[in-house]
Amino acid sequence: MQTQALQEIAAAPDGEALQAVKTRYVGKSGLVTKELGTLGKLPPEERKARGAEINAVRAALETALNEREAVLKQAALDAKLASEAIDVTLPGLPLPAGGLHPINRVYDDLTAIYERMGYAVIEGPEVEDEHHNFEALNVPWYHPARDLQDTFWLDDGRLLRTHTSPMQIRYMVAHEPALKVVVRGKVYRYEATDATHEAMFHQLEGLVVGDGISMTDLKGTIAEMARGLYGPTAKVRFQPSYYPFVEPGADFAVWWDNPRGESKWLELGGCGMIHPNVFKAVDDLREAEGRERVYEGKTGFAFGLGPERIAMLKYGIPDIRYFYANDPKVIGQFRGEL
Ligand code: FA5
Repeated sequence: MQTQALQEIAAAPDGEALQAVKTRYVGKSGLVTKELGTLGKLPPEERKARGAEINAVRAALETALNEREAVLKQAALDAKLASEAIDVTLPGLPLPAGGLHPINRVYDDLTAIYERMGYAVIEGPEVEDEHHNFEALNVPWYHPARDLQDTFWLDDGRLLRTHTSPMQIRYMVAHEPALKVVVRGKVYRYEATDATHEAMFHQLEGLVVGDGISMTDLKGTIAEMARGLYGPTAKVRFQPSYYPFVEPGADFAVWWDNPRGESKWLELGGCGMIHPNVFKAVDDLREAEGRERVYEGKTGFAFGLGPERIAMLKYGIPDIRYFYANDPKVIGQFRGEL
């Protein structure tokens, strides 16, 4: 019986089967228990030996049962752990993430270039007054240049800035020369839109003021920006142009070595030497605020450019309106992944 029982114990596949074996042999009415119950019928001289024998069988079975139970429990635990195991080496599911808008990418490239050259980076109000947007920039109300930048007027007589140049005025009123600063932000023009013109777009404005600043410094600065954007062999081109707040004034272009096709001059923006009337308007504003007049006799340059042009060419975007149409197909191409 012992051999048979031990075999059954060893073969029990799980806790339930083991419990059944246990009941059958050592349970209340199990075979071993019953065997013990027969002791009383034996002659007294045989009883002790037989009792010891049965108890030994019982002890052996119980040991085997306990051992088997431990083995089965461990196996069950192992199986559970295996089934619940997380394989941390499996690649995760990608989460959709936001991304930087192409204009912000271009802005970040540009401001990094100017930060390396020691410029402060600022922003400014999009709602402006006429004085900062036009008059202080040497554009009186009767000046034809006002027509160059058609304006969104607000009911209270203020306006949406048509360029970032009013920040030249605000920065100079608040700071004394020497100074180097770039302004980033949105500007607005009341004009019909097409593939290269939007009613809302961005500008990067640069302003440098000090003693003896010359056109050479301006050209060197634009060339350094071009090298930062397009590498050490980048070329720049200056053509005379007119902006009331600079004299002389120029438009500048950067040679864009298109890796995907036709290379060309990229007309980026306008620039020039600060007009003395601008310095005078700044000093007037400073005086009105009780500050010292410090700009007379200073020299400086300014430039303003549209980052949309750079982004369109860099990322192959054929129409400026795609930037702000919130089309997921366009924006999705600039997504990151977490
Ligand atoms: C200006 O706005 C001057 N404030 C720039 C300046 C600053 C000149 C300092 C001298 C000294 P302009 O109107 O040309 O200039 O605009 C500058 C750039 O903004 C353009 O070269 C172009 O890149 C971009 N731009 C102008 N209008 C639009 C438009 N409707 N949509 C997209 N980009 C535009």
